[in-house]
Amino acid sequence: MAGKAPTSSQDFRHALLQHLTYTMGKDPEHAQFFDWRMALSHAVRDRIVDHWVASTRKTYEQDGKRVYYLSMEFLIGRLLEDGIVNLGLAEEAKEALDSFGQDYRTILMDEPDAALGNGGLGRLAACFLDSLSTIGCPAYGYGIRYENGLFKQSFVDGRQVEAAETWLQEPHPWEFERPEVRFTLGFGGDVISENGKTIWKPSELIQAEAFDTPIVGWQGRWANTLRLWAGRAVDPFDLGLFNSGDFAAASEHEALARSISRVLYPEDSNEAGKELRLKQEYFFSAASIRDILRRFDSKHDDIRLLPTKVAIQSNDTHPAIAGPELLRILHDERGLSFEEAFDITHHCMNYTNHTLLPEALERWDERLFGRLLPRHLQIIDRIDDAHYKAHPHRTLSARSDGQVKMGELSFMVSNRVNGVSALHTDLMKKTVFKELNALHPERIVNETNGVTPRRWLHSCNPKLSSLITETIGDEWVADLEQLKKLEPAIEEAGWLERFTQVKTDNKAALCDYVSKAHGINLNPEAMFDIQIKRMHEYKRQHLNILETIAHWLEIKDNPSADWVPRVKLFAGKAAQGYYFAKDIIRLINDFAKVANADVDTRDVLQVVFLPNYNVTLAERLIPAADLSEQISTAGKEASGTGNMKFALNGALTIGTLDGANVEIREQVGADNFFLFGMLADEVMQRRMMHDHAQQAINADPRLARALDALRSGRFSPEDPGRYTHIADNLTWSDYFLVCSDFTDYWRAQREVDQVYTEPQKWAKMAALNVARSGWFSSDRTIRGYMCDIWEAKSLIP
Ligand code: B1N
Repeated sequence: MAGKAPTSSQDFRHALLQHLTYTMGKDPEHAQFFDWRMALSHAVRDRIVDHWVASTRKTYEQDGKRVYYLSMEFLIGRLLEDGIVNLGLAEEAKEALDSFGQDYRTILMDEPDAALGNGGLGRLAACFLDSLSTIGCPAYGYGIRYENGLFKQSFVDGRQVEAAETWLQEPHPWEFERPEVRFTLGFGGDVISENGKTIWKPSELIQAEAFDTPIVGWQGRWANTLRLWAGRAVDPFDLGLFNSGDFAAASEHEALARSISRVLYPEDSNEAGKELRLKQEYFFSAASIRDILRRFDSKHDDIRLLPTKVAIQSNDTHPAIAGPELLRILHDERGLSFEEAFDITHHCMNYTNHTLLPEALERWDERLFGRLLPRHLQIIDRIDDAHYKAHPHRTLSARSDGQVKMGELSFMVSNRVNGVSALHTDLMKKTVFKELNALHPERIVNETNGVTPRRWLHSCNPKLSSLITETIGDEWVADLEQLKKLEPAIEEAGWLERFTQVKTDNKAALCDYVSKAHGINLNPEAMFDIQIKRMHEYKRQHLNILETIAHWLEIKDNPSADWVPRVKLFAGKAAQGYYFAKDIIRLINDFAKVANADVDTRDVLQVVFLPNYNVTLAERLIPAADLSEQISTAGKEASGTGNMKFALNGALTIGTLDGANVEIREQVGADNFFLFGMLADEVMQRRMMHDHAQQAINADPRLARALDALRSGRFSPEDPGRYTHIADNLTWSDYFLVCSDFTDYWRAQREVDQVYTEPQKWAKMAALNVARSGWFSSDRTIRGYMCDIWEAKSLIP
């Protein structure tokens, strides 16, 4: 390929110096840390751009089908290391920096996370971008360029405190502003009829401006584009108002327009029923549809070919309005019949469902919806009517009880609808989409989630990666199923010792980080037991802490017994308004304070809640984990992806048969997985029992004692009643069945302790988890989407 690649370390040194001087305007003598990072980023970016331009050119030349992944969230994290690793520039970059007396690792870690997402849904979108580029599928990610990503979390007296996240405050080297790519979008107004045509006359206009980030795949063979939209005023500045002295009003339009891309809604698996959120959804969906049509129109004049050139994936229902918007343009603006417009739309659109939690299924009040998007509401009614005519079952409607139901709407509009794990897909068919599935049995397909092995093994766990590469070669990075070849090696003399040494080293590195960042000294000899994810009752961090409290009470009964030492680590954010989840955080912090200060127990039990969980912290924690906690109430976690990252990095899972845990257990083998808890259908039955919690408490004195400890105020002596409501909730309601699963969870934890006392056995189980996790590569997932949903092809020869 022409341009800047390949690169020697001499070239690279030169490039670094050039950027330091001419991009940053600094003399190396006076350059700060930040300047070096920016210079390095620009040197890497130049090399990415060569691949990017070549890929984009090829995409236009071949004019095959393009994939458009629409997502409210892209949790991409740091990009510098990704770029370096994917281009194979790590050695060159390191040597070049060394020669200037700069530390490579420290500079990489200095980059702020791009936190444009809440959790699994946003991180999945980021893994998909990496896989699409690695595979060479021509694709665009479309989303919102939030000025403030997910809030920063800190603790004050154990309580979560939120602060604004400001990743764009310093220059962001990865994006290219495209002032020429702007679309004007409307809200509100009226729908009128003129010469038999329906015309929407919005009352409020706003512009969407594009910002592009190149996403380079493994070994730079392909690079796609992530295009994020920012809100801009059509008429940014009113000179008349300014001259009359009203300076604030003069810029009001601009401020209002910008507010649309200002913040990421900090909700995960919880509906955010806010007007601004609906505006955000329409804003980026409509801008993306216009961009897709503009690109199509530049090469074709027969719009009926659209489905052969365009596959659109709606990441959950947040971009669902893209369907009615495309239909509206085809029908109202381009004059196709409604039926033909629907047919084309239907053959372009697909929808991924990520949750069955009723509170997370988007529904909009029809008055709000009709006020902002009056024409779309009419179109949705026509879609609904057409569906009703074909299948007269009113219960299926996308409109009922004064609400617009985005899940049903997405189903009706989409060609394919997919779940994110086998169990979740099965439950979609049996519950939320039961009737619709009966009418369209071919529509729902399963695409079990995956994670990118580049970030989640190769980069985050260099020691394990080296051991793997020494053992089986390096093809596993782009073909993760090759990890299977490790299995015979596990039996060879000395291999398991090396494998164990890697884990020991990773744990030491984590201890070092936690000590430097938080002044806490963890016991590196202990088992590292980790639960990291958003805080939610269905994820049951409270089951974990309750079992920990029960265990601690037993240790206190008999401190000199032979306890298996554990470090319990937690991290995760709670939505600002989710008070119960915030109280669970506080309880864990309050208990940690008591337990970690207790001379009887602190050598065998430490509890730490690390603040501000993000992608970078996950990259530090996962390689150091011995035990992965995946303990959601069965039927509630659609898939999970953290579960896959842990197994891939050699942690054993303690988990329920929920989401992708089911498939993890199938892959790694039941003997290498600590299973506990009720199954999804048992959960449904158990919930019918009015006194399920009390029965469980009466049957298990350990559980009763832990709940009593909460009520006694032992962990919050300054405010003894602080946790009574948690104990009461678990005793009298316990929707997520913490009490009913407690006893079996306890049993599984003791089994974990037992196996941990046999290091050989543990190491072998952990190594088998690594060897058998290849199926969880997001490359496999994306190939599934390409084949079953998009009918798209790789352009890498
Ligand atoms: O999507 C992930 C899954 O692995 C997780 O199991 C699932 O919980 C997660 C509203 C969501 N489902 N729904 C959301 C996110 C933001 C929001 O505003 C809902 N996130 C998931 C990837 O499939």
